[in-house]
Amino acid sequence: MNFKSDVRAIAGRFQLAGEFLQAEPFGSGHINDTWRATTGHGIRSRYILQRLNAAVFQNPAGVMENISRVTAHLGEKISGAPDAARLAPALVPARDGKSFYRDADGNWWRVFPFIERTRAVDVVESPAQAFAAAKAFGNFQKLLADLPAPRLHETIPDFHHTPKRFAALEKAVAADACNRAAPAKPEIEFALQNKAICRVLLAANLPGRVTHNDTKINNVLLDDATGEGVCVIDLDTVMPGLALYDFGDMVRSMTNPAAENERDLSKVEMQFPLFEALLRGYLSSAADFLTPAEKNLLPVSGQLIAFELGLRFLTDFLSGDTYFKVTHAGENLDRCRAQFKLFESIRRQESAMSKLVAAI
Ligand code: ADP
Ligand code: GN1
Ligand code: MG
Repeated sequence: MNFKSDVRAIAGRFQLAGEFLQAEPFGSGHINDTWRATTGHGIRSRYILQRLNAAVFQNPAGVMENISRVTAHLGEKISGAPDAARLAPALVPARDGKSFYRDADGNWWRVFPFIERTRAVDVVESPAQAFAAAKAFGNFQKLLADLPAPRLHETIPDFHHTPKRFAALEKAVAADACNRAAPAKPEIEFALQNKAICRVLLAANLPGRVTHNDTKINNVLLDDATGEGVCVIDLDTVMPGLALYDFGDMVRSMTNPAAENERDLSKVEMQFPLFEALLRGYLSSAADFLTPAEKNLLPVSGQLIAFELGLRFLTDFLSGDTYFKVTHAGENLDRCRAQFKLFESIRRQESAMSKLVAAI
């Protein structure tokens, strides 16, 4: 879809400072359509303008209500801190005061301030960066621990319910709607052989928490000058979950120096120094609220989420790439292969990871 000509008109529906100047597609998220917009003459302001992916989020009103509540809560907790507006950015309201604007075609749009002097990286660059990102996500969980009732909406039901992700794969294999099961035969077999991991967290009866659920490294903004985590973004999946979904997703996203769609699998490995930095960063925020059962399962959580994401990429490949954005037809299969390779790499290092967790 091409919204280029509409972006100016959409921007005009929000309470932006100054006249619209320009907007360009921005970032490398796999789900929403994102632009960076600039307004004003002399003093310029920049914004993130997003079209919510309503095929993925079937209750957009629920998503926006969650984000409004979460950002308000974070804003209260951080109020008074120097730089509070960068640390806990609030939605920019539409002209009618709502948190979103719906266009004539029913699309849902929202605007955030563009957080200046930060960057999001797609691939981890150093242990210090893994520490900073994990500290920010741990702090995010900590700040949301006392979010007042009611429970947040489950914006994607069973998002991290790995057995259901497995069942979805089996269904896609049986349907083979795009005749792609043949090229994916080794990956389908790999998934079947490793099914047992699916229940590892569900079986442990862990405490429910408010979690982010999409803690990949480009969902945290890092300060240009200090490298510190400034704020967590991409709040569409903030909902009830397990702390270890977030930690596991960080392990799979922040300990592997290769791109998510890397085809040279020799580059895809969990690097232990990155894991150690990530663990220390996360615990610097989360150590005081994690239970012993959660701590014991930190090492296995990365395996689980790498496997689960591999299942999701494979399912999407077999179903014709309807969920994750792709640039070419085989990309989801490449992504699946990389996650399965990473899963094996994390599994091989499990005992060393457990020793480290026990020692900290
Ligand atoms: P998606 O759900 O598609 O991943 P995100 O909300 O993560 O969408 O946004 C995509 C990218 O846009 C992010 O990875 C980041 O690079 C950038 N981004 C999003 N919000 C902001 C913001 N408030 N300030 C600066 N950059 C942002
Ligand atoms: C998606 O939205 P984005 O690009 O930050 C996905 C995550 C995956 C990730 C893999 C809502 O994250 O679950 O882990 O891609 N988000 C959703 O890169 O499905
Ligand atoms: Mg994102």
